[in-house]
Formats: sequence, structure tokens, C-alpha cells
Amino acid sequence: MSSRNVSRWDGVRDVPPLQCNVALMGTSTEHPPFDLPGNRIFSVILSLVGAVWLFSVGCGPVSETSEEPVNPPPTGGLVQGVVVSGLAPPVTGGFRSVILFEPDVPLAAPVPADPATMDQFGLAFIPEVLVARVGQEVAFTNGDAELHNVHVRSSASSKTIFNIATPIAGEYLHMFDAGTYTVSCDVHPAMAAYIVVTEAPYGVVADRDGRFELAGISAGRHTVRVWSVDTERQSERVVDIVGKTDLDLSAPE
Ligand SMILES: [Cu+2]
Repeated sequence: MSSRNVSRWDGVRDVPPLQCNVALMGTSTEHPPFDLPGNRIFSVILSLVGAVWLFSVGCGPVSETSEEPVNPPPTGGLVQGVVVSGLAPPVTGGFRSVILFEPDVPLAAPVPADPATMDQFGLAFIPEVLVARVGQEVAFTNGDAELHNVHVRSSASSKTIFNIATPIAGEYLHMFDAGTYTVSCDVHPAMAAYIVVTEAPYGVVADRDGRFELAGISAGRHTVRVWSVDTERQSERVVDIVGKTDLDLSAPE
């Protein structure tokens, strides 16, 4: 797995710069040259004392936070918790954008044991856009006091994946392949939702304005995919995440 264009992961340089290089040089030139041997010895002693004093007051190596790209941790694990925020396309047709981050370095991010749940409540699917990991179950529940059904189609092929009745307080579990799915209720044609099922370990649904924030992302190179119900607003790009990052994903590149 490539980590091109990245040099280290912790932001600390190999050879830390000394904060006080200039001051140390100044110590050795502040004093006029002494011609007598005794004065030379005195000068050397003065310089040494000055150097020791400067180090003692904090002129040691500086752990400087570098602006340079950083390498991901060798394990590719969830060692770093970088916060990534940004702007994606705003809500479109009542459906919010989804932002997915897939690291170049494989990540041992376990699939959540709990299902991702889509409820039917108030004659609506809640949430209207659901993100689930491949291998994670999706639970369909009915919190309303009336019968619904759940009709799921592949967004790509329009083929029905399943069409089941959801009795009051009932729950139906399904595990999806990666992809995007449209959800409808044949009893109430106004009810509609989407499910995005992804291999990506990080995903977030933006707010109505398109703002999003996601914490705990591993530093390094990521493929960032934006899903929107408007296919023209979908995008994919490669981003090097170094530290706290703000991304403008509002328009395709
Ligand atoms: Cu319904």
C-alpha cells in the first residue's frame, strides 16, 4: 500500500532544530577577542558557561509540529484520532450527502456488532439516509401504530432485493453487499430513503447544509467519496490527511 508524498506520521522531524542556534552563536561573538592566553581561557570558560545556561533555560531540541505530510502509523491502526470536517453538497430532494473515507493503508477496523437501524415512524423512514458497513446487519423496524412495508431495490440495477411487510413493533434484519439501495413503502408512496453500504471504515452523513465532522480518522492517504442522491454531485478524490483538516467537497473536482 502506497504512502507516496508522505514523509512521517508524528509530525516530529528526525533532526529537531535547536530553538536557540542564533543565541548560541551570539554567545561566542558577544565578547571582544582576547589576545592574552589567560583571557582566551577566560573567554572559552565564559562561552561554555553561556552554552550550559542557554540549554538549562530551554534551548533543547524542539518538537516542532511540521506542516509536512505525515506517514500513517506502521500498523495502519486506529492510533491517531484526526478530526476531519468540511462541506459536502447540501440536502437534495430531502436526502443528505454521505461522505466516506477509505484509507490506502488497510485498517483493522472491526465491523460494528450492532445493526444499523432504519425505523418507520411518522410515515417516514428514519434516518432518510443510512450508512452501514459491509458485514453489518441492517435492522428495519416499525415504530408506527400502523402497517408498513419495506421495499428495497438496488440503486444501480433497480432490481428488488426484498419486499417485506413490517408489522407494528416488528424487526427485519438484512445484510447487504456493498452498494447503494433505494427504500420505499408500497403502502405510503411518499415514504422514501436510501442505504449506502460500504467497505470504508469511516463514514458520516452531512447535515442539511452539507457540513460534516468526523473524529478519529487515521492520518495518511484516503480516498474520499461523496454520495448524493444527485449523481452529478457525487465525487471521488484522493486526500492526504495530516492533522485537523477542513475539506471542501461541495463540488466534484
Ligand atoms: Cu408505509
